[in-house]
Amino acid sequence: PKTVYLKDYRAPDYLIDETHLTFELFEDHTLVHAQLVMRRNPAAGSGLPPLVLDGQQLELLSLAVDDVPLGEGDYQLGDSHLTLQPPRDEFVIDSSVRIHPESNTALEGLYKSSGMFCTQCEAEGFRKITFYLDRPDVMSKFTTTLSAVQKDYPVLLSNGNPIASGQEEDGRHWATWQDPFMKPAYLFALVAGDLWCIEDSFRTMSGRDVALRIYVEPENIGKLQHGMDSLKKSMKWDEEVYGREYDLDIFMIVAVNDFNMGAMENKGLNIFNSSCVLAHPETATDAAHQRVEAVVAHEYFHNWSGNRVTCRDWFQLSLKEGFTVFRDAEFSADMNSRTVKRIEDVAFLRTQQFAEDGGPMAHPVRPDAYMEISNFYTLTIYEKGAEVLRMIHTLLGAEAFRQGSDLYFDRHDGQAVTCDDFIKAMEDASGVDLAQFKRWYTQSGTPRLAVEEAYDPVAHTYSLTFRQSCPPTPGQEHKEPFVIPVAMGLLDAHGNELPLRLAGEDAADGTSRVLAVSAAEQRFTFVDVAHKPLPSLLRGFSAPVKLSFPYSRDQLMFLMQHDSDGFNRWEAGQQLSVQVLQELVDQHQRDEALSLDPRLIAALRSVLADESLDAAMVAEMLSLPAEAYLAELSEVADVDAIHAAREFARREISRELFDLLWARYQTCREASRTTPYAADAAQIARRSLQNIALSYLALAASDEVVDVCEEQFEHADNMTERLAALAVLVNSPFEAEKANALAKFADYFKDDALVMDQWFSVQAGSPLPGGLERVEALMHHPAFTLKNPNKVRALIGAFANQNHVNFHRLDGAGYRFLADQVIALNALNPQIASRLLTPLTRWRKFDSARQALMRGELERILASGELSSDVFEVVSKSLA
Ligand code: BAL
Ligand code: ZN
Repeated sequence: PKTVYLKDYRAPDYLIDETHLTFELFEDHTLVHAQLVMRRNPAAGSGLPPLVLDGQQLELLSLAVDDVPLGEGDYQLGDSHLTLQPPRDEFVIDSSVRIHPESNTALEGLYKSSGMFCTQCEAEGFRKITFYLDRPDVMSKFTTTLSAVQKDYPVLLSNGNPIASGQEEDGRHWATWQDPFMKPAYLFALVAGDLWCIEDSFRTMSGRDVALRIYVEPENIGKLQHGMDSLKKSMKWDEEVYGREYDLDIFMIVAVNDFNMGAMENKGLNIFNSSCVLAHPETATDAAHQRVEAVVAHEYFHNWSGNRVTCRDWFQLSLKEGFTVFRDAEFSADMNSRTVKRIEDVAFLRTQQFAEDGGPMAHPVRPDAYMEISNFYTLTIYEKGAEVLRMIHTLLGAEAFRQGSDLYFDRHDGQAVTCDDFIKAMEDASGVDLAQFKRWYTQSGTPRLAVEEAYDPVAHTYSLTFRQSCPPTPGQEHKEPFVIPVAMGLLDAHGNELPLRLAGEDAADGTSRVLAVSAAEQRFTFVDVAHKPLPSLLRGFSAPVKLSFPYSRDQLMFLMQHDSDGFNRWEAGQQLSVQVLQELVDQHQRDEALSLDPRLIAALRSVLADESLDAAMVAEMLSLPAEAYLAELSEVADVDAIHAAREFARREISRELFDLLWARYQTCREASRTTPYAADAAQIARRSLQNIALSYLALAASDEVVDVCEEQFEHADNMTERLAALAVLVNSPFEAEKANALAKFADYFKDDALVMDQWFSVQAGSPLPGGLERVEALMHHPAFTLKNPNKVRALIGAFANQNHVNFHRLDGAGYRFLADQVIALNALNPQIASRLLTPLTRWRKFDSARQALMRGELERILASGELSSDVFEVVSKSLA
């Protein structure tokens, strides 16, 4: 595959003003007729260069220009392009092609899922539907007619508004949809199926009524209310917080079982992975409810940040994704606990995105080059991109940020633009120069920020010196300093916040402020500091950096109790846990008896005993850093030592705090028993505390704990409690109870694919010995299929990403298994194959024996035959 470079971007030679599509859907093929009303792009130069249309896996049936049929000598047809000579500046192309959605397992373009037709066109799927200029800077008005057998496909949908429909004599029917907004082909969608829907409406800020519909297969009609509520909340929030109003008369969501991504923001017709829209208390956990709320919001918010203003080219992907993730994170923070949302997001970013930034696929938020754009729907583009937006918000303040976003939407409505255009709007609205800040878009890698303090007891000054650096990443040896906003405060010996006055300032300005660190080394000196304070740094994780400050464990315990910033209270606990766990790892590596610092127990005891603390925060504080995070922090990740250390700490916490955990568990469970389920913040908090308490209690492996586990498993009225009890049993030594619970669960939920995904994941993630053999056996379960991405993620993905001790077993069998699945999936679904590879790409993190085994598997994949561009890019870059 060839590499595409940002520096080679050229405006399109031709534009497509109108796109008229007709789909004739049949069981063994589909006919697509496209009429493209085209013209020379005046911005691209003079003359009439050849027209090069994108098209892959299309059987060309007919082609005409301005109604004149073309013969074979009139055009050139290759594997991925159709080239012809336009006759004049303005012309009309008519093409007919045959495609095969019924055998499309890559789930890109038009395909069938559970008997329905649906599409996924981002990024480059439209070229598998018809010959087109499949690039985001070619925007067109679409009219789409689709026809199919009415009894099998009673619902026919596409983008925009329905304008006509009718029946044919042979049992077929048709519908025509017109989208009045210009859009690139990646936002095209169609759906045909036997679907039911729930309906609601939303009155917009200007008083227009918008019809809202969520479509699903009939058996899932009872699982849509939460998605609909989430949609209405999102529409309202976007009006209130960003002033953005919905623009069509109808907004539709369709749930699809086989989907590579979470969901897709097609104009007016969002298509969702069913896992991101279906939710019912009995079948979906609290986390799943929150994910539905967040993804519905994300896709809805794209209507402005992505659709009305789109990307000029795919290097600008974070323009829409980073911005939209930032928007959905703020929405979720407003709907739920802001602090808990931030904790969850930061834990995910630091574990997963930091690992990506330190690995062979590291790339800037705006990449310079790619082989396969599907490989760039990454944590860096999404999550780090959102952090970059958050930093702009922090540096400019909420008001100026909003003015900047208003200007961006006004200035670029209907256009395909770049990250630079976004920054320019922010600069123009705020007057802040973001030239240096833009390095966040062009430099990859996670910056380090080392902080040193100095107190002068005579002058009463306290200074903080920041030294930033960023390790080399592929293609980028040397980095220039970033602008790093450091939100901070200073605490006195009683835990009070000190007024903050920097040298040179007339007066103190608040007790929490943002220091903009922009040089490689930079000192900030505070005056009027009577006693040496304790700094609280990077509050709310104000920048995606690895900050280090030499806190003692006692200081961390103090911050855990006194920091006014909730996020930093949790962060102090995490840092304390990391220090203590790293000490245990060292002990394990030296073959010493493990001994846990009692201060960690003391800190958790006071958290657990404090009934005034938000239960969600207690649950977060009780959660030890994940093995994957500890691995990320290590120079060389010792998988076995990390697992042993963490498990030892968990058992010690269970033993020392058993009575407190038991009491809190009982109170929470009693409340669950006596209150009907609601997915609200207070109940979600209570259930997280209850479930983490249960997971600690279970380590005692006593009969009384097994009894409460079974009680919760049997009698819970919701999936959050039932699944947590199942997970505890699965990870316990109680073989009979475990087998019984797994069998009962599978029997009861065997027809619910999403619940069975959870059943697979719970088992795939169990660190007990024999994990690989269990997963291999589950691959033969009737509910498993490699053709469904959710199943692949639930079983193989969960095993390789979450079950470190089993995946990284020293004989390399875990690696071999994963490589086998990647090779099988390469032929079926390249995007999923490539994504599944991620754990093998991290080989440099491990000891030399494991490194060799992992490399060996990557080499085996490379030699396994014809590789998709998706898999080839990741494997070849990982081995480079
Ligand atoms: N645009 C791809 C799916 C999403 O990020 O919303
Ligand atoms: Zn998105």
